[in-house]
Amino acid sequence: MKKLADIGLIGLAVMGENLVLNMESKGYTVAVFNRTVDKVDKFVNGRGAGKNFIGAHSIEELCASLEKPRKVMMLVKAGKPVDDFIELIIPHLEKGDIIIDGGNSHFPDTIRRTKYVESKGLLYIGTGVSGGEEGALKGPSMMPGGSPAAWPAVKEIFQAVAAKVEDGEPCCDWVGEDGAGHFVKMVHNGIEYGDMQIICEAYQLMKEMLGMSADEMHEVFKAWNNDVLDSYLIEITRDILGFKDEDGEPLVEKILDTAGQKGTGKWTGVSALDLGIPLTLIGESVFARCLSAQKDLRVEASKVINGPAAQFEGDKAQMIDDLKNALFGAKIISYAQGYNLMMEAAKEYGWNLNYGGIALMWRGGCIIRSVFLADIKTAFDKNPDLANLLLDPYFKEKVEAAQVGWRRVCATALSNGIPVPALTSALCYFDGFRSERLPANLLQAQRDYFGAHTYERLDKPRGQFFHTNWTGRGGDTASSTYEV
Ligand code: NBP
Repeated sequence: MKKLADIGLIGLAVMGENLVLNMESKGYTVAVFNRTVDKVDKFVNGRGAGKNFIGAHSIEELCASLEKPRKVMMLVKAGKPVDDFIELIIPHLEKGDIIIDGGNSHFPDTIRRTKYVESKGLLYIGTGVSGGEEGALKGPSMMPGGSPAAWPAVKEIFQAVAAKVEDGEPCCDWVGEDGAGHFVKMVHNGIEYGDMQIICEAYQLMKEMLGMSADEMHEVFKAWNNDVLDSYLIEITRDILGFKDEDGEPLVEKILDTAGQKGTGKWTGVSALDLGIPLTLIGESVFARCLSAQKDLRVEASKVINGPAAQFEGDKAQMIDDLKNALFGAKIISYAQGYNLMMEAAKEYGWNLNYGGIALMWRGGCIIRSVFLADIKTAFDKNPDLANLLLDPYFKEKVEAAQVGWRRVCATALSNGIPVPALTSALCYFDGFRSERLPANLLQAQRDYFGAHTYERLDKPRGQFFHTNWTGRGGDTASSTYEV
């Protein structure tokens, strides 16, 4: 074993342990440390036994065991523990050494930490790591951002451990400055919320409207996974629906219907509101989890509030095909919206994002991996300045073709009283996006009526603002025309 390690890792929990085993399997020597220090020996003598690990019992020992430039990666609970560890690490590093945060940190924290660590003469990387436990061990998708000067020093290790797509390209490349990597990981997680929600909506429609059993749904997901929807989340849904509890009944039906969340979907929604981007599908997906969590109140409401009883008399096979189109159409919208959010963030935070490269990073190793991402990469390769995915000829054609069945699904679900917030909000976005004229003229008139907020006119140049004394009682003084 080498005397000095190629990289150090703090945080021997599920992600950290698996990622260092992955690094070691690629020929790297890794020094490891954990806050609860006895976990270090437990790991080195357990899963790490006989392998190239150096167990460190203090931060000082960890840093002293690293080759220069030293690379110290944290995979610890996001938030204060990351700031605390940065303070503990800094005194043991020297100019050019690199601190890496591989946890799910919120991007504004990564922007702040990059500045702070750089002010100490060191370099910083905040990297998204996706793929859960198995991804960390076998090849995650990694989305690094931070100090650009740090990338050449970690590129080889990161790309060696990352997932590879069919042509051998690693699902890891430099994303951009300061918080860009964590921002892209956050959007990835938001898209994950959206993909999961639309799948759940399809499941509820099949179960409650079409009266399908878990085994029948398992077969549908199996078929879908060999078609345009081919993806990790469709694949695991297929397996979940086929999984039986000890009594032979489908386990999924015994699980309490209240969804948890750890905040990254919410962050994506908040960021979209901050940046003024209509991220409707992901927003609805976060709210759907919130509504699911109000279980007691829903049970009470279900006893007293009536709606239509679900009954479907149409062509079941046609509806299943329509559902596939609904999922495909909504998925295109979700990515179009997510990419718009990244484009706006790039402008706001001064990042130079490579959109095709991001699709490539998501193609393997991560939870949202799917064949569909190859087409997104192609779209941005053809036109790096593509303003909206829906304007790409391939996606325009696909979404136009999907809409017939997608509309039937939404209309049927609504008339049967089955909630499909993500599928319908995506369709409304699609119709709004392709509308030359929206009713915001009336909205502007309302704003001007009650608050003298002014409006622009179709028959005058943009940028000229008008106020009307709508009632004859108001004055002619207009409000300022700033945007918030
Ligand atoms: P956890 O998020 O459960 O974090 C466990 C690690 O954080 C342990 O090393 C623990 O030390 C340390 N830690 C905690 Br908890 N509180 C601390 C504190 N106050 N000060 C210092 N250290 C503290 O582990 P994980 O699930 O492996 O995730 C690691 C990171 O990766 C997180 O940011 C997570 O969001 C992210 N992530 C997780 C997944 C996943 O699938 N689990 C996927 C992608 C990203 P201890 O041993 O002493 O308690």
